[in-house]
Amino acid sequence: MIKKTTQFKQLLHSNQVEFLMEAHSGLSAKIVEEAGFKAIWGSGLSISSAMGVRDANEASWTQVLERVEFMSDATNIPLMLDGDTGYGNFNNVRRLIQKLEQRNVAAVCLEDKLFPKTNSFINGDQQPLASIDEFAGKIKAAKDAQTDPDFCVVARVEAFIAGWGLSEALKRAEAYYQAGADAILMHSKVSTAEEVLSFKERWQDTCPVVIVPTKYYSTPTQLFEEAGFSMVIWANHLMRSSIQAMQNTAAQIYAERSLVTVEEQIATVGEIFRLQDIAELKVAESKYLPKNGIS
Ligand code: SPV
Ligand code: MG
Repeated sequence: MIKKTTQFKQLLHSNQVEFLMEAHSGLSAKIVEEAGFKAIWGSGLSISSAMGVRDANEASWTQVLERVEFMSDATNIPLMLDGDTGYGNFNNVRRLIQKLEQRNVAAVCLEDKLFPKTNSFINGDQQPLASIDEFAGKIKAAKDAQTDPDFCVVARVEAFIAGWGLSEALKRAEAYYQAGADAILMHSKVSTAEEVLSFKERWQDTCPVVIVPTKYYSTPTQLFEEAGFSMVIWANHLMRSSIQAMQNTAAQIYAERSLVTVEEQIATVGEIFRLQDIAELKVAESKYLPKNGIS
């Protein structure tokens, strides 16, 4: 099997647009893989909401790491962790890279904001950015820390989010690329793709560009293909759909004080067992457990 890091790097450099779907647990990661996606986005927003905390580094980095380990173990496709700002300075980033490699995570995305981060869709214009030099140093430290040459570091530019415009976005992307970033994630919170398209037009193919069209969701995917983006991240859609499903089920059972009507609408217990690969355990039991159950 091709290493996950190599798989991810190949996707980044493929000549077509590739799609990453968000996951936030071992189970959701497995569902992403079964749906046919070739890579997973370990979303900070979704992981933190699954933990019941805010996307503001309220979960510690080791808590995130533990979650990511389950996601990585449950799947055979590469995972890119949303590593926020790297949870500290360049030194924290170096340790993060070491731990991600140990857990078979293929890539990390680091954003040029300040710790503790704030989700890009909250009070965007007031979000302070890291200095270009400080963030470039983080990217360089990350690249120097990796031991697998195919591990990818994606530099996320928040210039548009913070209201700084195209020239700042270009300046930052160039600095991070020069520092060794394997790709640039250009984020935007406007409802059209105009910002990311304007960046791509100037950036050309300097290095791969990744986008997150959460807010400009109505843009036809064909436009992303024609513009030559490398990756599109569907960033939070399994979390959002599961919230809706859980709210509906909880409300229905509460109101009806019975399981009768929900039973047909939800996954079976057997489906849980299948997703957990109970079949493999059965085979292992017959191989390793004493036949009469007593040794
Ligand atoms: C995430 O999924 O946590 C992201 C994307 O970073 S966004 O929420 O759009 O900032
Ligand atoms: Mg995030």
